[in-house]
Amino acid sequence: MDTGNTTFNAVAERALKFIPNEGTIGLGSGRAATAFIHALSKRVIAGLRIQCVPTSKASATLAAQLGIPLVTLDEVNALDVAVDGADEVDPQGNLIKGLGGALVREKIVAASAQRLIIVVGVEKLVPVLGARGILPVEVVPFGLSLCSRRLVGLGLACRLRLSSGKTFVSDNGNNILDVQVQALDKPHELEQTIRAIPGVVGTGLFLGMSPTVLIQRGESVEIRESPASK
Ligand code: A5P
Repeated sequence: MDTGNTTFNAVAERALKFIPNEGTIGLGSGRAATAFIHALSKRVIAGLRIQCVPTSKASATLAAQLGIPLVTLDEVNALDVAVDGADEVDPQGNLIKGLGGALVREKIVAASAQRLIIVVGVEKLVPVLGARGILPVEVVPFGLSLCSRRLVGLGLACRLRLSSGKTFVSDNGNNILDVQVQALDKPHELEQTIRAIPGVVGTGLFLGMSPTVLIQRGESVEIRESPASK
């Protein structure tokens, strides 16, 4: 069983303060989200009455092993809070996500939540989205070659994501093209342009979601409210 990642303990514990005693919670994916799932499970054992929607099979498996009650999004429609990690966070709280490959479910869960809590280490803060060089794009396998060609036609080099030498397959049965980017001056336009390519399911750009961002620096946690946080 995954024993959690102590690197994110402080931020995972701090995220618990945003969890109501009763309610519906979205569970993110990745290392920081995994640390939160471990922290949350201790509260569930202590009597927290929550139902959770996981953003990946990995998070679902871990949460179930730890005794966290799971439901589908269809069963609850809306979520009170979602807690997830991120790969890049800009000063306005816009995000790039998806290096773990769960971007599409993560975006659906984030959009379903009244409040989005993002838990990250300080290394994820960037002045401008794209600074770390990769924008994941989920693509249906049938459209892979068209999507790659269209992206290259837009001047965006991309690489098919592999896992252990084989083509990576998301929980939705799709593939990921990792688009090589530099600092994005017009992320909204880029989102629209990429999503207009037939076969693209979603991008890792999470724009205008106004998350509350919990940033871990060593053992201390900074809380940053995005403009117009929900
Ligand atoms: C999963 O698809 C991702 O969006 C993760 O939330 C993101 O990559 C952050 O992961 P870590 O917390 O492992 O850095």
